[in-house]
Amino acid sequence: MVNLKTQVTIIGGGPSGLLLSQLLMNEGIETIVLEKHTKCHVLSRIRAGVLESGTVEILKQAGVGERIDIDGFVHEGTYLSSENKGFRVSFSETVGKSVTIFGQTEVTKDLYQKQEEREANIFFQVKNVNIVDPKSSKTEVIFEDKIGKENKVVSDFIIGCDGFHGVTRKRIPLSQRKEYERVYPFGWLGILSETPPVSDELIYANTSDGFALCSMRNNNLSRYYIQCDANTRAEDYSDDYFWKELIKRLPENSRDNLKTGPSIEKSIAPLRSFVVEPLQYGNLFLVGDAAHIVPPTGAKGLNLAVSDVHYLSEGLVSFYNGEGKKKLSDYSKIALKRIWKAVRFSWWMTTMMHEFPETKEFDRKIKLSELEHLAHSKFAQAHFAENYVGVPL
Ligand code: RFL
Ligand code: PHB
Repeated sequence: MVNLKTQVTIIGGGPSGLLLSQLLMNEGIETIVLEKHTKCHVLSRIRAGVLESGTVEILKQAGVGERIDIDGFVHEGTYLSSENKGFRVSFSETVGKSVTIFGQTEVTKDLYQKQEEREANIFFQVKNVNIVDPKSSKTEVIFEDKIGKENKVVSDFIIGCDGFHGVTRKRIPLSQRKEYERVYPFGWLGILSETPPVSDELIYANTSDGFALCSMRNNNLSRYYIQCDANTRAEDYSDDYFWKELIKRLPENSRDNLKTGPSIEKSIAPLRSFVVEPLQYGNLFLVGDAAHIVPPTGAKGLNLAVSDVHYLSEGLVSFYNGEGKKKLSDYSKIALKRIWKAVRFSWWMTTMMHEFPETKEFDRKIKLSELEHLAHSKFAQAHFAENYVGVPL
């Protein structure tokens, strides 16, 4: 057994875990990060693309803002489309804010680079991570490293940044946690293609055939999604089928701009809303997807993970500055307030923009009326924009 000691043990080396480690190390707090996969695997996952301005600020504070400034695209609005008729919601005119298009993969790459520059303690390909007693004042985590050797880390705190399928949430006894969940009866089939984006801003579209989203990574890399049956596999769909379905769902005035090409990545994401409460059990804290999942329609998952990290890092810094545990014990309550706002917005947008299998004609009429309202009411647009750009931290 190899014995290790640190101040904060972070389980999961995705964006939450790396950002937390970086923010803490910037304040002179020691961390160890345990990641199940290789760095290459973590960086191969194509996920989020939209950063709220608050997220960009926190990333800059962590020292990873340079490339966002150079390569990110600032969007001051987005298009929505109902039955092939598009309309624009301006974020700058309604709420005076914007979002930045910059891929999660790139954020994670920059975080890894900064962590490596600081010689962070990151263990990849760890197995059998076991939290001994989260209530103990010196917590222990036992794990197998990549060569199969058993290690024990003793630390003050354990932070669960290990995503929805991780182990940390389940370490909170069932009697001490409550889970809230909604699973949606559809998924998103997403592709990445080396083609210019169809539009200068994102397009969220609803038709009776289902939802479609046109997003981008750069001037020659597009990210598109269509609503699909959740019980299917990406291999079930040809590129040809994808482009035909996408074009059917686009606003009429965008169709001629669509440049199709071979997909370089294709995957299916299930859609779910999930929250566990509370986010603390003894000296174990949950952050990001380990604690909550939102359907990607509102582009909130990564942004919420970053706001959780921000609140928790403040609590940990306050503790190590000798101010006690007050801020830390407020973490769950404060973070959950913002989490539920994003859960509500993501649920609302998902419900409005997708076709549900059992939809009655009445429900379709309500959806169309809601989109019509959004197309013409400045107040409705301000409500949408306020949430989309991110409520204040
Ligand atoms: P992650 O990214 O899942 O990272 C968790 C890490 O923990 C590791 N792990 C373990 N490590 C050690 N021991 C164990 N037992 C472990 N179990 C797991 C995993 O290998 C992994 O490296 O969680 P994190 O860091 O909390 O980050 C959350 C975000 O990844 C997620 O919320 C977003 O990607 C969600 N999301 C979006 N969010 C946005 O803000 N804007 C978007 O535009 C957006 N689009 C999306 C999305 C998610 C999508 N999918 C695939 C669900 C689009 C899609 C399609
Ligand atoms: C993406 O670019 O992958 C993306 C953008 C907006 C969303 C979800 C995903 O709402």
